Amino acid sequence: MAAVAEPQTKKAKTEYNHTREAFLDVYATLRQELLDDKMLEGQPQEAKDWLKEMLDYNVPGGKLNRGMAVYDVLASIKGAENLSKDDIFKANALGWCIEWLQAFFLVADDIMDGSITRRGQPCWYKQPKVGMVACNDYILLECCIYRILKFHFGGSAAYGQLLELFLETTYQTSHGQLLDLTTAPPGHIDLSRYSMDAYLRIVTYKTAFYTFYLPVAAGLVLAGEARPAAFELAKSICVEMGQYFQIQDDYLDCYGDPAVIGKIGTDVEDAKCCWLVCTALKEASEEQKDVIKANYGQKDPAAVAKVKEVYALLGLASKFEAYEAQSHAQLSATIEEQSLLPKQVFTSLLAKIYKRQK
Ligand code: GPP
Ligand code: MG
Ligand code: MG
Ligand code: MG
Repeated sequence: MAAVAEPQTKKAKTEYNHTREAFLDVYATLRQELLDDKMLEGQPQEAKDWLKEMLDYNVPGGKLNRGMAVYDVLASIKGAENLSKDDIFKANALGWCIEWLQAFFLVADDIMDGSITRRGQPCWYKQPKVGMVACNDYILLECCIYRILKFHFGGSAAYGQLLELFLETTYQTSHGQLLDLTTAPPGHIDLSRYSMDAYLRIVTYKTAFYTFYLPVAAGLVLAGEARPAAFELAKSICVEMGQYFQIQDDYLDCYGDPAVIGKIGTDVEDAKCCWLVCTALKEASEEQKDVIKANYGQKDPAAVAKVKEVYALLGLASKFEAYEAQSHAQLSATIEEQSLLPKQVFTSLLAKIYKRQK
């Protein structure tokens, strides 16, 4: 009797493991396309070599949570088993556009914040051969987003919507950065500006939109979602999650291990309107406020230590732990209560950041 072939399962047809390695394979493809871009014909080899080195230094070395989330959102909505190779590639290409946007922001932010290290290596502008060439490099990083979008979505019905999403998110983020910088003008400490309201406005704009709403909205667009209410719901949950994420970032700036987070905190030196100082000022005695006022925003390590001593006396580390538990519970409840979108769209994001150490 002739052997009967095993029936092909759906899974075998589109088997795909959404690993960091699989995602990085797409980076290699996109980088090659950028280097082979017809628009760069006639550019000297050195310029292409610079671009390649600059991309490798700044784009793929992060946690990749934002970029990998686009596929997760799409798979949560459509079912991983229903995605074609092309769907998967497009989700990851769009994910990389978000990682390119993040690289652009970080190269620029590190110059503005006077930071020293990023992702365990010197900030790009700190490289002796780079310096302020980094200003042109962050423009190049931003431009790459729109080359990738054109290469892979240029002919699709979603092109306009995706362009608008990236442009609007960049505009929102730079307004957040504007507030972040102007609330901490060098040499003009005004403690009355460090309110929790001002803080939440800054972080919603500088972090939440690009870190959470952008990957979710990109996944929704790929899934063909057209209900405005679905985008509105996503925005409100993502803003809340983004506030939580930036509060973690501010906590880690002071209490994180630089060897783990890959960067050295500068929030006290830069007089940032961060969660720790806003929380401290709500609880501090007049004497403690005077210590903060006299020492906040100075590069001197002794001054920084005095501010952190007040933080310790106020028990800010355990206040953060309490905030983290409460924020996680509240977000989980909001996700549970809604029925417009699969809960996994949001729970997969939340699980990746809960109690993060980096
Ligand atoms: C995080 O702030 C926000 C950004 C990196 C957005 C920057 C926006 C621009 C338009 C340049 P942060 O300074 O706390 O981040 P980090 O701690 O990683 O330096
Ligand atoms: Mg900053
Ligand atoms: Mg910074
Ligand atoms: Mg920070």
